[in-house]
Amino acid sequence: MTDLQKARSEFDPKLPKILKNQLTAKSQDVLELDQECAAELKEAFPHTYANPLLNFVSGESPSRPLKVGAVFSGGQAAGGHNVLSGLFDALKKFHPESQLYGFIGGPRGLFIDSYTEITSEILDPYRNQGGFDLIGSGRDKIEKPEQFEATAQVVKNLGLDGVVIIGGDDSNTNAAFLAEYFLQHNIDCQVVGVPKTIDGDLTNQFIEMSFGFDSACKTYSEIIGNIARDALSAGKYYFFIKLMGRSASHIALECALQTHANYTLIGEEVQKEEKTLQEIVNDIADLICERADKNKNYGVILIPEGIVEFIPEIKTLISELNHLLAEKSDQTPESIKEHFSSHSRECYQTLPLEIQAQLLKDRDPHGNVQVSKIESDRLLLQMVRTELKKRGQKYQGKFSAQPYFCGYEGRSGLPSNFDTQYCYALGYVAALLIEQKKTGYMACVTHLDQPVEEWGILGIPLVPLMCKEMRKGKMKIVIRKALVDLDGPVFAEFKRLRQDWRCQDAYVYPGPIQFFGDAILTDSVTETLRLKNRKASWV
Ligand code: FBP
Repeated sequence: MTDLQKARSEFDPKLPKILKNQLTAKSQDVLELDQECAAELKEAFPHTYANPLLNFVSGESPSRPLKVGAVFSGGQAAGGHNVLSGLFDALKKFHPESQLYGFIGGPRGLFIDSYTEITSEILDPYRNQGGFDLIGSGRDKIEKPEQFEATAQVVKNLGLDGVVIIGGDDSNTNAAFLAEYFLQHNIDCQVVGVPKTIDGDLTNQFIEMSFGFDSACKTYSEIIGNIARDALSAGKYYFFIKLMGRSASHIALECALQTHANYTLIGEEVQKEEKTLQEIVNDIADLICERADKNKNYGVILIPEGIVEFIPEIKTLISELNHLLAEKSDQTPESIKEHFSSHSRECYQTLPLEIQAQLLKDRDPHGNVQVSKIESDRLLLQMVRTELKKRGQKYQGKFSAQPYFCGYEGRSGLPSNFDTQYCYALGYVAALLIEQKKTGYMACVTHLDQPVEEWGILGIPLVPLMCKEMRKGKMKIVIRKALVDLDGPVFAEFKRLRQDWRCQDAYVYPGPIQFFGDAILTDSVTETLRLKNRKASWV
């Protein structure tokens, strides 16, 4: 371990005041189901659709030892190991003989019976560290009847009181189905989800932010700030920076607010304004011409990795492709393109060959296009270069550009103090829900822009978070993905400021995540959280 890692492992996460008490869950309102699929939700979740919202009040001390299994599902997000630490410490506090098991390699570990007991000797070196490597993660779903049966058998054999699924929207959807399955089959095991994903798209009126978003945005913003300073110093490159984050543009929006890059694309806005790929290219070329007129042949452009899914003609192409891949699963992706409509064929043919190949690549097990593999930074860079050449005399500048991908490095670094403490509290709440025999819930920590001591906690029923969305070419019941709210306070702030950032070089340089020292440096929250909560009713 490096000295920094050692110092981090000794860090003692603060706990919200409320979690220092003995607590009992208290039912609140039953939340409304999505109007468009309420009947289907009731049919699919007869035992859990009416689960009420839960808050917690002082109660009796728990007296029995609990056995709980935890699983990481999907992509890494900084802070995951602290969900395990919070769970472990809470379970041991409830009863010293409680046990925590970790399923290996993601949800697959549950149905293939692969697990390890997490003892304090095993866990301690992972406290406050990045990654998911203590037990690993995976993108498998528990979906086939035999996988549900196998999972049930594993749970019975181990005598588990609860399973905690630490995952994003699709993984928490899986948690809801597992909870329902256990109830239908009289298996006394609670299933609880924890909101994880750097993408920031697992939020709603209760979940203020998913864990990992804070650390990822701070990591990317440090890099973008450094790149901006290099651009400004050398004055010779445009940097086209693609940012991880799947469909939603939350990460790009947050990094724009943290660094004041010259131009940031927001997928949701592109969709609303129905901008074609060529219109986007024209916008960027206009910016470059404007800056060239001021003798500035450098700059920073941020591109959310999911941008292609919002450009109308590519969106139609992807949706056609998804349908065809689902319907004609016996055909190769190469032969599938023969079935394109004329409109999609035309769009496909205008794309560079590498992008064509990237679009045909396999979907992930949840049916999502693997947008991190689509080089939209290179696509835009090439098209902008062509557009500038076309402009001839109207463009007097010198265009030299570099693509850059801010991706995997944002998911597994040392978690920020925010994610360290948020995850620890989430683990505690998950343990509490299981101890209170609540199933089909997501652990929730609230008031996240306040000091940790003031954070609140809730249990959020999973079914009311669901709606119908397209997956693998079919409409499926899933937890709603939260896209950037174009009427919300975060986008409004970006819109207010972005004009100034185009030509002024108003870059800011956030520097690395700070772990020790002044609270102003160590305890900062993202602009997204700060602006959203400033508008929230409790402030
Ligand atoms: P989750 O939704 O599972 O948290 O995934 C986050 C993410 O990092 C996305 O931002 C990215 O598009 C994707 O995972 C990359 O997936 P993979 O790790 O399979 O390449």
